[in-house]
Amino acid sequence: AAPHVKSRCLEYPGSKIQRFLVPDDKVDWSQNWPQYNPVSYTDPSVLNKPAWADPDIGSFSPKFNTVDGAVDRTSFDGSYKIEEGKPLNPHGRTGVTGRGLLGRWGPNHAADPIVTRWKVDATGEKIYHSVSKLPILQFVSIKRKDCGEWAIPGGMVDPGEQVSLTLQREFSEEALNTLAIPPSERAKISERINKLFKSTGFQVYKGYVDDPRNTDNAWMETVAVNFHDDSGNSVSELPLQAGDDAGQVQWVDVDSSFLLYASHSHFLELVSKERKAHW
Ligand code: RP5
Ligand code: MG
Ligand code: MG
Repeated sequence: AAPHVKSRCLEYPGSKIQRFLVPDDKVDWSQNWPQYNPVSYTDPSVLNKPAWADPDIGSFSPKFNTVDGAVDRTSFDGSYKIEEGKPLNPHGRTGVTGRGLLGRWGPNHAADPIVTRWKVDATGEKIYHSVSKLPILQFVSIKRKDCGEWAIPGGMVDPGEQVSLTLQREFSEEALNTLAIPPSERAKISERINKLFKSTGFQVYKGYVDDPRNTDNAWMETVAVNFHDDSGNSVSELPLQAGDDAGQVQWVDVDSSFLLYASHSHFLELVSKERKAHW
């Protein structure tokens, strides 16, 4: 696989911290590199000991490479190494040690719901791309508040939570703003959402995410699942409203030229191939 790129972004997100520069050929831990001198950084929001974060290593020794109480510390990449009590990023050097903005040492598990429909004209006919001659998919995209980049409305798997629930919960919170809907109106909307998410989604990807928040000791992993509204009459009719960590939400044409957060573009490429859609 190609070496991670966003995990080496010069400036660490939400900070003025500059990562130690790691050239492509030094990403892999197997490359001996005595000059490697990464910056140590853990964001104050993590050091403040919120419920979603681990304590610092020393006072705390989590059980790595296993399900540790309710926290899943296994990696989709197989067994990761522990060095001086700290887990090593299975995709190599990032130029930063510590946890940065991530709460967990080692893998931080997320889920990404990719909700799609066909792009149609006023009469309901599919629209084909002029170059590829393939029908165009649209997906529900959110603009992240933290960095302003467009992304899939994904989020972290809570301890002990089923991934199927995370997918539905994060989509509801970020793209439908259900946290702000009065309980009296919630039932109608929940019915539609339940229906879409009960249909077996297509598992698009499961593994490491090249996320700008990754460090040498903490990284993102995800399960990305596609829920497709083929007839365009289930979720397509729901009023989108940005909520929680989403600043905006809208249906976006699936196309290789649209830039997305982390490795989300790769997930959409896989969806478009599966659905024989334009990319
Ligand atoms: C990405 O971060 C994942 O693919 C997922 O979309 C997201 C989860 O983090 P938050 O949205 O909770 O910040 O790596
Ligand atoms: Mg969220
Ligand atoms: Mg999110």
